[in-house]
Amino acid sequence: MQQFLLYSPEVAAARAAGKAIVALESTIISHGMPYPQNVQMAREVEQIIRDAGAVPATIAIIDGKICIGLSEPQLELLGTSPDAMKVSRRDLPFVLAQRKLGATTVAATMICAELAGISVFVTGGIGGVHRGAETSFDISADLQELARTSVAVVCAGVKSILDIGLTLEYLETYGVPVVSVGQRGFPAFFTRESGFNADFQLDTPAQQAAFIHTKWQLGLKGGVVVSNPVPASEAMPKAEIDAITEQALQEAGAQGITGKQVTPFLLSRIKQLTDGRSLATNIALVKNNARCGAALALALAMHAQ
Ligand code: PSU
Ligand code: MN
Repeated sequence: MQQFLLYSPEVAAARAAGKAIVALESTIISHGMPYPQNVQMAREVEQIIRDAGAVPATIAIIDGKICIGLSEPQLELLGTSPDAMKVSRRDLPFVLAQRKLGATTVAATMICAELAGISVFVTGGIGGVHRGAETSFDISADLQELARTSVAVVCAGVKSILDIGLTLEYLETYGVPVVSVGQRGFPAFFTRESGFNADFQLDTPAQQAAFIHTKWQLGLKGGVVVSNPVPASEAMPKAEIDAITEQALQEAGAQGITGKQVTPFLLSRIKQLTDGRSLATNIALVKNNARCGAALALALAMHAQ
């Protein structure tokens, strides 16, 4: 399978030097945010990781290759191409074999990161169990991937467009630990608290790395959710985001939005309904996660030595 991997010069050099590498997804660029903020966010997040002493590897599928680390023009391509496919586990062989342009979700980015030997991945929010999943069966493939693929995923929790309680139940069933950073509560993406607790509070990168290393040393395959709350100064007012989320969910139902379109529709509608303020919060929390993920990758690299 290594034949499918193509490393950027920066990531290839980092691998050769044994440096800490942090994976980044590309669906957040193509389907999660509008242009040009998406590309700017991607660049700035990469720079935060470099400034912290690690090396960023944004992942996407281009010309029949799994690209680990993207050039400036490749980031721009993903940020501007309306035909970039949202690629999850089931879509990977299609987009590779058909040589299409593919933006990787959390699930697909985890698969590619593991193939590339990268054990820390930073994103904004993971997918989860959608509200009404008891009739729609809409449960993100991200959760199954967390159950089987050994990559730590740093995120700001899950959005309240999802059923957060059921998402945590699902993760528990599949043995995926949910760690929180700096607080007991599991964060809800735009806000710091969801009303649910994470399983384990581990505040320092060294504690998080020791936990993750121990899990994998035990042979317990699968991911770890490292949930890092949005900084208080950047969080959205809970009442406002709750009301807007309800409205966006109702509109999605009324318009018959289903399948992989659901999450991008809700993200873009919430941005419109908040006059772009949700986008500013979204960007701030990804940057905050980049700092957390870079520190974690450096701490995990110490265990590898
Ligand atoms: N949640 C966000 N922003 C995102 C996504 C989720 O707050 O951009 C993206 C991620 O790529 C995630 C995907 O893996 O949506 C989940 O999509 P689905 O719910 O269709 O599995
Ligand atoms: Mn879905």
